[in-house]
Amino acid sequence: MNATAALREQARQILESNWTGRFTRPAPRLYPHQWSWDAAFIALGWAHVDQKRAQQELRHLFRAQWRNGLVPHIVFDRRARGYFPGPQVWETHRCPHAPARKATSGVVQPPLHATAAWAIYQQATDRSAARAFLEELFPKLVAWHDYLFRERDPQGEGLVYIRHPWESGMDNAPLWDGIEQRMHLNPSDRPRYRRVDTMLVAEADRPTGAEYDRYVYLVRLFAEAGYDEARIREACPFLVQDVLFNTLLCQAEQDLAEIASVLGEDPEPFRQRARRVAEAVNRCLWDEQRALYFDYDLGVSQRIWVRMAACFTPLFASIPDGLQAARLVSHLEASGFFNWDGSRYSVPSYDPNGLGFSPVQYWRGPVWININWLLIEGLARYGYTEHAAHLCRTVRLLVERHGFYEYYHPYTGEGHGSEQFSWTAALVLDLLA
Ligand code: 2M8
Repeated sequence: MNATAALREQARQILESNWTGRFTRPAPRLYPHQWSWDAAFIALGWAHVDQKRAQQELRHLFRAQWRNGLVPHIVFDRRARGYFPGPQVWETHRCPHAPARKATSGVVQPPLHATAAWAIYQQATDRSAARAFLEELFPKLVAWHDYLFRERDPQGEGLVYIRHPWESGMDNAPLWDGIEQRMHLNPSDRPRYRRVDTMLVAEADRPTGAEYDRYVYLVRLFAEAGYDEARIREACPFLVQDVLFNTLLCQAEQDLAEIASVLGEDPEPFRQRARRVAEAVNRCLWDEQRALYFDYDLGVSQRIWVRMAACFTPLFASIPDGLQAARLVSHLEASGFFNWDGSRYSVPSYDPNGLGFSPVQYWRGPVWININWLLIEGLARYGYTEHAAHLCRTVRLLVERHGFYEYYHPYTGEGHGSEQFSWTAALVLDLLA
């Protein structure tokens, strides 16, 4: 077996060992339930080695979809223990839309699912099974996107908002520092709870106690509002139009249009929505002077001037024009995000020169393979094949030298967070295919 085949086999084995028989855990102990955007990344990996499991991954997630279309960020596995916050904190039974027989969270994650479903179909060896799968998933994907546009873009601007840091997928990113500082919790507002994550991985790799207080405070606010989106909108101190979330929605709409075409449905409404999101991302989130996309804080009607690797991801959904893309790529090279010489592993999740950068603390600096994957795809789309190949080599070096970790120290390459991490394995399978 050559080195590439051996690496792919290792990756496949990680997915196999995290497979529960119904879905794939993101990690063996730290994340014992199913997560929404993990499921999409994981399905992209399974698609290369086991079409049935790829399909099953998304089917399992969408079986827990709420009646209003919301796809929860966690589907709890009743057999698994040891994760905080569990169903009793979420209390989703307070919402008439939540499924009665499934325990879920009540927030969402970036909508990569139509993209994963379309990739499964394109790679399928059993085309008729893949078509049946698309037929089954199509109305659910439509309901999911409809929910986002209806409930998260009430002004019809073309951009949807997130209402919890967990919805971004980048929980403790410096993006949220300003909002979290504004959320003064009185001692009586401070929730009482016990974390499990810091017992499983190094405490220094995880969000702080103050961050968790705010995460849990927001969850309680949602539960007490009965998950009524209009009430939440009124009361929630965290409402953000996020670059990465809207980018993935834009691409997902493009992929939903492809799925519609295969099924003989009209693709045009989805194409139109994709164009509307792309226009809004360029109109509201692009900064001409800094040549970068920035999040927008609806709470104070201001840009969030924080440079994350995610700010470059609109490349993934073909949102920038050629000139904007060229400026983004120069920015990537001129900043501390991308380097050719190998003195550092590209691309750290957060600006290495930014305030509060940490090479080990979760979404405040370490290299994440999913963000690299989005950038690789995006760079290749615009013809920056050398840049894309360089990032592919980096991903390969990281897993070969250090294993399949949740995230990596950008200077030493050392793995942090959980080992045997599913989306790292899945995306390596995709990149080495
Ligand atoms: C991390 O988030 C969860 C909460 O959703 C956690 O820390 O407990 C994030 O990295 C998120 O993006 C990811 O989906 C999840 C599972 O891998 O873990």
